[in-house]
Amino acid sequence: MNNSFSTPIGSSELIINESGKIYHLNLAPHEIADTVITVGDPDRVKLVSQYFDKIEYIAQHREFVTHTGYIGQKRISVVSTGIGPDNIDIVFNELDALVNIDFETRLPKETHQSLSVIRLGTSGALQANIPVDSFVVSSFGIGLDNLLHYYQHSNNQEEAYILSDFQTHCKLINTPIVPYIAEGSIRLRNHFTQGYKQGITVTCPGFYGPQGRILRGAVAFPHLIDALSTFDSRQQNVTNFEMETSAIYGLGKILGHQCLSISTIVANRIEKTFSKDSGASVDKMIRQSLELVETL
Ligand code: R1P
Ligand code: URA
Repeated sequence: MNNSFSTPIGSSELIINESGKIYHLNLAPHEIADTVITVGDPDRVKLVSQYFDKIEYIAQHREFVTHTGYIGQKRISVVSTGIGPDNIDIVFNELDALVNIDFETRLPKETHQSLSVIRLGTSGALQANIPVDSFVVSSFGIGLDNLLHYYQHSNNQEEAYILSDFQTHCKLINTPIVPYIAEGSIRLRNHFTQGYKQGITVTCPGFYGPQGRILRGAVAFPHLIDALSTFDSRQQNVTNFEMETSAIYGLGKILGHQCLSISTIVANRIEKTFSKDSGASVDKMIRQSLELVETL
């Protein structure tokens, strides 16, 4: 983390509008809680905040909708990110700026504030024994997108070990896909155990070709699904793939936040099944997870 700036961050880099709100999220620092739930779908924000006892702030700009409120004494924000790692770059940098940069001086604050960020998303399973409508907690995110390559980052020993095994097993050496890896918060993973399977989540920069779905365009890596579903390293396999987790875990580590990604399995790519009522399953994930968020 670079907290050593002595000159104010310029107006083209940290964009604050006339109302004192950060550009994309349209939020002022006091409007965000230090426990943040992220969802991909803007319409899912209200499905989470319907369980709040009180809503304090509502904001929207583009696909970024935020509701901040309380469950009991716990202050929580729910923010929609839209789809994909590129949106996570915007949401994470702006969430971090809201708590760790002084908007008056435009300087990083002396004391770092760590957010707890929990993604409540949907996902496709890559193991036959992970049925649709079940819930997965991501231990690690392996990114097949390229977001983290734009930031200086390093891996701990376990991340480096799994990543090296992954590149070899999936034959992703000297190809245009350069995977990266980041681990989720161990504290949060230990809090969300009962009712969740845990495993490695692979994050893709697209829903079709990057996830091996062939409609009309032929894919360049036809072996990918098979390679992902047969991978294991350090007694962990790839449980699922989706489109945000590696970026959340990677930027969370770089910016010093505790992050967890939870997914409702809506498709099983091995069994070729799709949930008959994904709305009900997502609602169950929200209720079950909010109970645990409240006791964090
Ligand atoms: C694709 O349909 C979207 O669904 C998943 C993927 O990560 C991607 O964002 O998550 P959400 O349901 O949270 O958006
Ligand atoms: N989201 C994804 O990204 N992939 C799936 O298969 C299901 C949900």
